[in-house]
Formats: sequence, C-alpha cells, structure tokens
Amino acid sequence: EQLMKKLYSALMTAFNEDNTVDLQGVRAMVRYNIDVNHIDGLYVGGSTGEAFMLNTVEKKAIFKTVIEEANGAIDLIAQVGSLNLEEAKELAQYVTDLGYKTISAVTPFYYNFSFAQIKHYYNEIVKDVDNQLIIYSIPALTGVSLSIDQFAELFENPKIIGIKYTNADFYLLERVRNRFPDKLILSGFDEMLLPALALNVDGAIGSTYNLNAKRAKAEMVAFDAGDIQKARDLQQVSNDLITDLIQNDIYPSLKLVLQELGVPAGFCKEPMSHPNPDMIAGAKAIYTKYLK
Ligand code: HMN
Repeated sequence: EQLMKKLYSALMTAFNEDNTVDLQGVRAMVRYNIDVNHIDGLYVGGSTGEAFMLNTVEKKAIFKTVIEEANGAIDLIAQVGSLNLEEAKELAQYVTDLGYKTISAVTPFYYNFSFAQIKHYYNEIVKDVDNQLIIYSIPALTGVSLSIDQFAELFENPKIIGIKYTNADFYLLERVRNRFPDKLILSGFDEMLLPALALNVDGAIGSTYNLNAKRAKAEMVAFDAGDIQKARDLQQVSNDLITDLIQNDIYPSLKLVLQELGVPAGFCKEPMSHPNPDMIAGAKAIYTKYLK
C-alpha cells in the first residue's frame, strides 16, 4: 500500500567496545532498514545516532557510509547541527556534496541563546549550501522551545522547509500544522505517533522504528483507512514495547534487540551504558515478547 505519510528511522551508530565507530555495523543497520523495515528514509546524525558525542571526522565517515550503502533507495536527512557553527556549516557542505537532498539542524542548546541568535545560526547553516533544511526541535533535551511566530520567522528563509517536531505539545503542533500547510512536519515521539497523525503531520522519525517499523506502518495504514480502533490497538502494543525499552535503557536496548534480530548493531558510546547481564536479559525478553 502506498502511503502519503512517510516513516523514517532515526539511524543509530554502531560502536566498538572501545567507543570507536563501527562502520560495518552502521552499514548493517542501513541495510536492515531498507531490506526488512522497508523504511521510507533515514534521519542520520541525530540524537539516536549519538552524534553529539562524535567528532567531525567520525560524523563525516558515517554520512559517507550511509549514502553509499543506501545507494539512492530511500530518502536521507543529515542532521548537521552543532554548537560549533563552523562545524555545522562544514558538515552541511560536506553532506550536500555527497548528495544528501535534505539537511536538518538541532536548535543550538546549552547557552540559552536568544531567538535572534538561533535565527542567525539557521540562516548561516543554509546560506552557502544548495540544500534545504528541517529545523530539529526537541525542547526536552535542548531546553529550547520555539513559538509559532518564531517558526514563522525562520520560515521566511525559503531554504527552511520544515520541522522535526519532537515535542509533546499538541496545541502548538496543531497551530504549526495549520499555519504552515506547505511545510514538512515530521513527528519525533514514537509513543505519540497516533495523535500526531490525527493532526496531519507528513510523517514520523524515530529511534524505535529501527525495529518496530512494520507495526508503525500498519498503524499509519489503519489510520489512513479510517480504522482508528485498529490504529489505537497498534499504538498500544508499540507503547508497551517503548515503555519496556525505556525501562531497560533505550539506546543500548535498541541495539541489543537488533542483535537478536540478526543485525550487528554494536555498542553505545560511553557515557551511554555498555550492557550488563540484566540489560541483556531484558532485551531478549523484549525481543521475544514483541518482535519474534
Ligand atoms: C533523533 O534525533 O535521532 C531522533 O529522531 C530522536 C527521536 O525523536 C527520539 N527521541 C529521542 O531519542 C530523544 C524518539 O524516537 C524516542 O527515542 C522515542 O520516541 C522513545 O521515547
């Protein structure tokens, strides 16, 4: 079935036990997303990719590996945002040259930047590149909340085409959706996919779709067909899964469950946790309960 709304996995980065990047593991996760998940696209270099713990060389190697492995099969969005604006610009140019058709950048965080400074950051990132950008808004992790009028001001730049909206504020989502009908709005909280669909987002990006894409797609199909009870039932199972993942430490657990599915997803990068026996047992139980 051909859906209008798109589902993207937030790609993870596989690490070796010594915290170096494992590019073979990255390739394997790209393949799994294409061949098994039948995903529409990947969001590369985001929170789930542990990108804010990587250096520029590592980020570039991942961007290059992913676009090579995907080989035109799916949409790719490169998250290039960084507190180091020079790095963000360098990465924007790098991924544009590689062939990424869309970039994204997290709102700059930590220093309580003013809106004028945030606007300058976005306009600088897109200024010299022939590419389009999606704002990555994730207030829970950045502490940065943009208002409807601030989104409008950012959208005055025609290269800024949308929002990755990782926010539980559905009032704002409704306001944004209806004020900017032509902008791309991609929902970021997997556990809130159904209410986001109800407000007519263009799709979703999330970490759990790396292993739960089939169920999420089925929910989107049910929603499209007007079978809301079926969509709710599927969201309920997904949320049982997501709750168990969060309780078991979500990022390492996603990788452990992928390993159960035959994907060499590797380790997380410290200070993210390396797995202990309880976590491994928890991940096996999650696999058996929801994905076997
Ligand atoms: C990314 O930037 O990599 C992701 O798209 C982020 C994504 O929105 C995830 N958010 C975080 O990890 C903070 C969600 O998929 C999230 O993991 C999921 O909804 C479980 O809470």
